[in-house]
Order: sequence, then structure tokens, then C-alpha cells
Amino acid sequence: MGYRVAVVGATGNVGREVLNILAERKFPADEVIALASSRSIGREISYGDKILKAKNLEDFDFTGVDFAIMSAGGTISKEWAQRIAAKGAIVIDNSSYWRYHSDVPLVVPEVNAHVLDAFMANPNRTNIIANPNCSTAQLVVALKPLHDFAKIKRIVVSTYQSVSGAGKDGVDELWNQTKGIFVNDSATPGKFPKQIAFNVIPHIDVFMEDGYTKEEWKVLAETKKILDPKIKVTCTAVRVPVFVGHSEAVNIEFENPISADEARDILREAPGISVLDKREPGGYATPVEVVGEYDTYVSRIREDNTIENGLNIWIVSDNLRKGAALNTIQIAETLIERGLLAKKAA
Ligand code: 11C
Repeated sequence: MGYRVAVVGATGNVGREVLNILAERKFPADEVIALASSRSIGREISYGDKILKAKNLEDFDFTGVDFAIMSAGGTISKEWAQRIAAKGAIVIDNSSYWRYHSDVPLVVPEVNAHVLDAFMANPNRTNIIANPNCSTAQLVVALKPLHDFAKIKRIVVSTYQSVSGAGKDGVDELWNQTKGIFVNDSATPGKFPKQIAFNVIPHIDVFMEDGYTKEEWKVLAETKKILDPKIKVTCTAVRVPVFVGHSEAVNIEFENPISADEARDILREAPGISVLDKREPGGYATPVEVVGEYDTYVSRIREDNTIENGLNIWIVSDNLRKGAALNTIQIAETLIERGLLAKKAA
């Protein structure tokens, strides 16, 4: 018998990727159940060579479910995660709602899989594990091996985030505005606060009191929780007219010396990372090339000689995969691989 896996929010951008990746990676599932809100009941979604019909979350009995992978937004996660967890399922949540709770681990397996050992050993655990924001996931995967080598003091992150981070409405808006500008020169903002086609917008999520946006705050808070609370983080998060794939330009200041060559060699050996760094035209990764990939790509590795131990790097990843769906499935795989759940044959 394999595991029973419920995918909550199965009809959304991330939910569909969860189903694709479960099938691609041959996750040892005996049964996969697609769940959605009442307006999407009966919608058909692919799971490998099968078609699943979305069932109603409200009516579903989670008894006997091993994993509930939630990608239906913070409001649904707030309302449902504890109820599902109380039925004995491990909830792996993609929303931001549970991430900052002290009794909920925030996990990127390549970086802090070890926190799952203590979590699962606690008989009073919440049974809820959080998945980070997409911009954080790709950042910490790249930073972890560099931090282990030379200890990071401070990072300055500038993000270039695709519209799929804002869901299907974001993707539709870029498409419709792009067509509209060619056809009749109109581009009405809706999901985004300004025109996104042929533009960039330095604003993602709500503004906070200190002038930063919530997206920028998430990068800071989540990097500290996953990697090291001592690292100083500052961020500017920018939406760009790209459909899928987030990019980040990162300036890193280290305690100890590290050369660009050393960083390149370290990153080449690091889990979840591909280095594409030729100092020639096209010798770097861009979002369109990483769509559908599992790895996070690091390019443009070079020393920053304006500070004592500094590097600049360019990080690109598929935000719907490593930034969301893939990471949730890696968390489930890690629980199985580390023997933290009862073993089941596929
Ligand atoms: C974006 N990073 O690109 C956001 C999407 O906290 O999980 C993911 C929001 C989150 O708009």
C-alpha cells in the first residue's frame, strides 16, 4: 500500500503543478485526491496519464489521508489546516498563513531538512509544515552552501518576479494587456496596480508601515527562519512582464574570504543547484530557460570589490516548481526518506 495524498486547491496554477510533479517523480501514492472549492467541483485535472475530477473540500473526510498538500491561499489554509491535521494527515502548506508560527517548521529540504526530525519526534506537534514564498526558496537553496563555507553577514536582494506568482489572474493580465496594446493600444490594470505589459512594477503584496512591501518582508523573515537568524537581509521586490520564472540579483557580504572560483565550485556540488556561468553572451540562465526545471540556476558569479568579502550572483528558478509545488513534494519525500512516517510500499 502506498500513501494517500490529498491536493487542496488542485485546480490552481500550483495545484496543477503539484499533480504533475507527483506523477513525474513517481511519488509512492496509492491514491491522489484532487480537492477544490465548490465552484470547481467536477473540473478535470491531469495526474500523469490519469484524469482526476475535483471533489469538494467541504465534504471530504480526511481520515486515512497521509499528506494534504495545500495550495488554495491563506484564508483556506487558516480555516482548514488544523482541522485536516487533527485527522492525522501531515499538512504541507503553500500559503503564508502558518509560516511564521513558532510551532510550524518552514522547510526547504536542501537547507534545513533536519528540523523535521525534532518536529516529527514531538507527540504534540501541530502536523503542519510550511512551504516558503517562492522568492525565498530559490534564494536559500543558493545561499546555504556559500553560508556553510564563508558565513554570510548581509545580503541585498533585488527580485524580478514573474506574473504567475500572482496566480492565474496575473498571467491573464499580462497576456491581455500585451495583446491589447498591439490591437487597440489599451492596457487596463486590474490585478496589478499599474500596467505590467512592457513595464516593471516595484510593488508586490501590501505596503507595510516601514515602507517595505510584505513580499520584501517575507524574504527577510523567511531567510532568517530557514537559514540563519543572524543574517541581515534587505530586499526590493519587483514584478516583471515574464510569465514563469523568478530571478534575483543578490549581493552577499561574508565574514570570511570566498573567491568567485570557490563559490562556483561549491555551488556546482550543491544539491538543487545548477551553475550556468560562462562569461560570454548568453552564458547565464534566464527565466524562459528554467521553466519546468527542478534545479535553481546560479549565474554571473563575481567578486564585489567594494566590500571586504563580497560576491554578486544571479539566481533563476521556476517559481511554480522549486518556489511552490516541487518544494512541497520534496518535504513529503524527505519525511519518507528520513523514516519519519510509517513506511508503505508503492
Ligand atoms: C508572488 N511570491 O510572486 C509571490 C507569490 O507568500 O506564497 C507567493 C506568495 C506566497 O507574487
